[in-house]
Amino acid sequence: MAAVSSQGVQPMISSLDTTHGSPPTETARPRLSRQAPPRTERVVGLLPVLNEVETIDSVIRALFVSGLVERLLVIDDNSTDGTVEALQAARAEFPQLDVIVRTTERGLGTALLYGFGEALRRYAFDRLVVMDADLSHEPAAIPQLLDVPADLVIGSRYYDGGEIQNWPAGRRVISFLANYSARHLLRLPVRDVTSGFRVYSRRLVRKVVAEAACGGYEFQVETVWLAATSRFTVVESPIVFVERRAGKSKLATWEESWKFLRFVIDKSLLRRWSGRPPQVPREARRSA
Ligand SMILES: Nc1nc2c(ncn2[C@@H]2O[C@H](COP(=O)(O)OP(=O)(O)O)[C@@H](O)[C@H]2O)c(=O)[nH]1
Ligand SMILES: [Mg+2]
Repeated sequence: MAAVSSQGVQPMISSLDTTHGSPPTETARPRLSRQAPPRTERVVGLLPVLNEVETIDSVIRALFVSGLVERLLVIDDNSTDGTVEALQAARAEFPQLDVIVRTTERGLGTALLYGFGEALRRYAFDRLVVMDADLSHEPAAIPQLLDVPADLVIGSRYYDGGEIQNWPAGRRVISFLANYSARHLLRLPVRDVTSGFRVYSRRLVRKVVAEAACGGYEFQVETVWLAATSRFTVVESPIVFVERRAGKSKLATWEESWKFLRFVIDKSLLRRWSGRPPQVPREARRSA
């Protein structure tokens, strides 16, 4: 991919300057956590963003004001709703914020993969917190996820104590089917394989950058697959997921669901037909 550039000809990927931008609209406010206790680990955040103008400022503010992450990298896929301008305004206020606007590529998987590579290159982090930018993931839950010493901590809606608020029946069914197929066809030891609220260790981020290939929503199951089949520690920790109150879901589409299912079917056939099917642990531990 092209190097990040802020000047000259229209780059494939552009970083933002900090000189202008209109103030973001604020329609939603997260609960701010108490000031996070000092950590010895270096924690960096990664936000994939596409058209989240109503919430992006609140999420960034919650992460920095409560000291939840040292640095934050936003990967925006050329949002057209004012998110880019909101990010410019946030950059002027928070120097620990880095923003990359990709102009020629789109997709949750490619955005996350690109963000993983950039995070490795830019920051000396120990743990990488990844979350959605629509306030479905409560920033105040981050310390609880970081308390779990694992290569992959999944903020889980389906583990005991986890919850989903305000989801229509259709979304519950799709999510159930996705997770059921991943758990049973791939024998992944995880109940919430589609959750985007996660903490990755640096060594797992390296592994994902070296081996992941999926460009869309199915990236979420691919990363769990890579971790579990390579014997990285995977742990679920319960979270409360609140359906977005603003903006639109980009992932609740037939196309993304189909790509997800195709990944699961491909890998499950591989498990059956290959001489040495990847072994996965029977059950991921749950955090205390
Ligand atoms: N960079 C980037 N971010 C995306 C893309 N699709 C979704 N996102 C972001 O990924 C997160 C989850 O997406 P969302 O539409 O809320 O999915 P849902 O929660 O499953 O309905 C949000 O922060 C989105 O803005 C994409 O193609 N590129
Ligand atoms: Mg969402």
